[in-house]
Amino acid sequence: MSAANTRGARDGGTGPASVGALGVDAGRMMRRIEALAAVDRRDDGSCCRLALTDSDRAGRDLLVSWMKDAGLDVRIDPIGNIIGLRAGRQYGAPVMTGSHIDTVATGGRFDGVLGVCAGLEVVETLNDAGILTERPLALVVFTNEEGVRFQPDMMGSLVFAGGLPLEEALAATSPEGVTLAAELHRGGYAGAAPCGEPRPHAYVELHIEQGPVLDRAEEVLGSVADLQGISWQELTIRGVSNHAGTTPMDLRRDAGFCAAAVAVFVRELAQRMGGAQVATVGQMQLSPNLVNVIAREARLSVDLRNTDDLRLQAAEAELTDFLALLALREGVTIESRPLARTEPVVFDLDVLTVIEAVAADLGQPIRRMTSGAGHDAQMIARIAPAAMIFVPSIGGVSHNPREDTRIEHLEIGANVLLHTMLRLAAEPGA
Ligand code: HGY
Ligand code: MN
Ligand code: MN
Repeated sequence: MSAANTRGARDGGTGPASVGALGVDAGRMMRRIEALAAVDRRDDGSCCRLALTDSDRAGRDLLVSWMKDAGLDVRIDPIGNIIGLRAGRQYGAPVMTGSHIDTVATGGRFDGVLGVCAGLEVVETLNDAGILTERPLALVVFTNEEGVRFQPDMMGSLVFAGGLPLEEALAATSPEGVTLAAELHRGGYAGAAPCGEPRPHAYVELHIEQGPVLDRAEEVLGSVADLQGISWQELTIRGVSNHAGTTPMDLRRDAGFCAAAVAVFVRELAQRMGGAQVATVGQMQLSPNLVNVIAREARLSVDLRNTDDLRLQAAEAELTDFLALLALREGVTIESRPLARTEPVVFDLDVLTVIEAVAADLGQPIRRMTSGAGHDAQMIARIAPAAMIFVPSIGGVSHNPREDTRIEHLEIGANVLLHTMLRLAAEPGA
């Protein structure tokens, strides 16, 4: 237990004196982050807990045991969201925090996990200090934030917010042909708790920035004011496979060439549009995928993002026009399947103001910024005032085993989360 907590524990009060001195136990939080990272860790150091795989379930089981040990009333909803409740003096809407623990296949230790472990550390710190908040608190672990195995991404929080019908989400099918519903049942996380409850009084999520802004500026804290729109689609390009040596160039219907042309086009499109526009082709599979055979088929993903939805729509329209011309010119067919589409989100100014006031009280400068990544907070913002706290990613690296953040920055971020939640939990109202 860190020194700050013993001060709180002595008087057990919730007055400013004892609360102000309250601080998290960063060592305890870090041990939990490392324990989750160790679950089925890959040889290259990657965390690979794709949604609802056995690895994800092992991480979930570990987390649920910690949440119960911390005295949380843990319930699972039908999309597998894990909701831990801590009673308050009142029965009003809780102050909620959380994030995700599913990862991409080449994940780091902190993406999502920091927000969950920091939320748990807030609970432990209040327990140690004997502090009972006016409002209840809720810690939520959302299912399938990454959207790697099942689309769309931020699925659990989108269902929680009523933005995606539960049945549609349960029917999502992985590349290996299993449904999300089957995986929830297989892993024992097809819960019965009411979907979308409890509706929070406010939601705050601590997350690593996953970009270079704070690290380059040598700053420690960000208050996230908005988050860009995301457009994911899968393209299937069908041409004709033929001999790579004998087929004249003007007779080729080369799906591999077309896939590469799309990757070049979206890069040039983003550069030409400038501003917040970003684009990438992250997945590309060719078949028959042989050195001396012209590719018959190409499947690829396109990820377009922008903070301005009209600009994002313009980028989508330009890509559609390019694909039509490419298909005509190259004699191939191109089908597009939408995978995810979220609009840009502006977070709640009141919650942002509390975050920034807490940072000021802790003597920490804080930069108001935009998130380039999608987060569960953007979905919860549909049903409650929501905002985020960022801490730096060293070198701006994420979705990569080299993802790293200094422990003193993690501690500052968790303390801002702690005191932000305490202030929000003291707010009157229903
Ligand atoms: O893709 C994203 O921005 C998030 O990591 N799911
Ligand atoms: Mn994340
Ligand atoms: Mn991520």
